[in-house]
Amino acid sequence: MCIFCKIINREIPSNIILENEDFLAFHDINPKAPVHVLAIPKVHVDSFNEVAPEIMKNMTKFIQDVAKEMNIDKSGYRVITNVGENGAQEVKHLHFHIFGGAKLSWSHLSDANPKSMI
Ligand code: DGP
Repeated sequence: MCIFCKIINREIPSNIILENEDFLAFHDINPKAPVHVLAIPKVHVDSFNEVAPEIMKNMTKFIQDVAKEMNIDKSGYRVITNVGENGAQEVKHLHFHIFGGAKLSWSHLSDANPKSMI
């Protein structure tokens, strides 16, 4: 069982923000911004590559609700999902990082030439 499925099953503790029948949101263990929450579906899906559009429909609303719950919906925030090796995905259970609580930077993402594919 993956680590996020264990969090869903309460086999591993987490700091939960919001939960409903289908989704769970909790604080990231290694925060990279004052607000850094992970939102996940309770059904195991490896990554964004495999997720069904029907799940994303309600996932979108859930992420919006997390932003409201954390009081960052008006000030602004960033949503990121890492996919696969080049996406630097460590945990193979679909999750959306929700960052906020401060002005976020938008600096370099890799050491490769960003114009090499243009
Ligand atoms: P990613 O690289 O996108 O797969 O990010 C995985 C994130 O999951 C990373 O920011 C750290 C977080 N994380 C990993 N294990 C745990 C855990 O046991 N508890 C919590 N709360 N977060 C975790």
